[in-house]
Amino acid sequence: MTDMTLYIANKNYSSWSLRPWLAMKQAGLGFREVLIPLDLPDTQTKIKAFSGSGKVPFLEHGAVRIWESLAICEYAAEIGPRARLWPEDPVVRAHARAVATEMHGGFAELRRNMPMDIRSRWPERNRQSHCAADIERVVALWREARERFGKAGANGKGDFLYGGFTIADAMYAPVTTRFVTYGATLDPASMAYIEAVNSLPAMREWTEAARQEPWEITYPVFRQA
Ligand SMILES: N[C@@H](CCC(=O)N[C@@H](CS)C(=O)NCC(=O)O)C(=O)O
Repeated sequence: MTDMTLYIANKNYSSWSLRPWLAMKQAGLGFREVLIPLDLPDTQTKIKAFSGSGKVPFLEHGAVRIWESLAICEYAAEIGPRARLWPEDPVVRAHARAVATEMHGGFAELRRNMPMDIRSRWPERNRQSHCAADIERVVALWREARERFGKAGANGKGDFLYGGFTIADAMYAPVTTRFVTYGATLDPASMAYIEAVNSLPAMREWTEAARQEPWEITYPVFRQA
């Protein structure tokens, strides 16, 4: 029995929850999950009972308490070092950290215009043109990582940004699902990367659970439509 509990929100909608959940799964860490549905009258009361920030994801591991998705991913990398969630080479690792951090702190337009709705297909809600600069930057980062490090297998063999799966891939996993949901048209290399991420057994498990969820949320960006 594990003494790790990851608090998350709706698998269909909570992109921040998906990131550490996926990293922890990829690292082979056993954990219990507790899901707090978003957008309900008691959501904040429930989350604030354990998380001072009023947000999930949130990890409890014995006496350890960690909030913020990227900090939880970092912890997973430290307690599961064999998974190589960060590349060993400091140069490659620094690049992967920059790529992951840019996602954590940025791409607001992409997140606002193409919110995660992993089980749905909304080509008619495609707002690619409203966040074109963000998408261009995401695709450029993917291309650079793949060309410089991924293809050479800097973090082992694989079709991910640095070859084998890293936290950088976990950070962009929700973005890959958004491109699928809204039927974005991207270059072939980006499409291949999206396919690689979404073919992971853990991604399939998360998506299947999202399909079973009863909650429906309409994002502000679509409310007037
Ligand atoms: N910077 C935080 C963002 C976390 C966040 O915004 N979580 C959302 C769910 S995706 C949340 O908990 N919202 C609480 C609410 O809407 O009541 C992280 O990286 O973990």
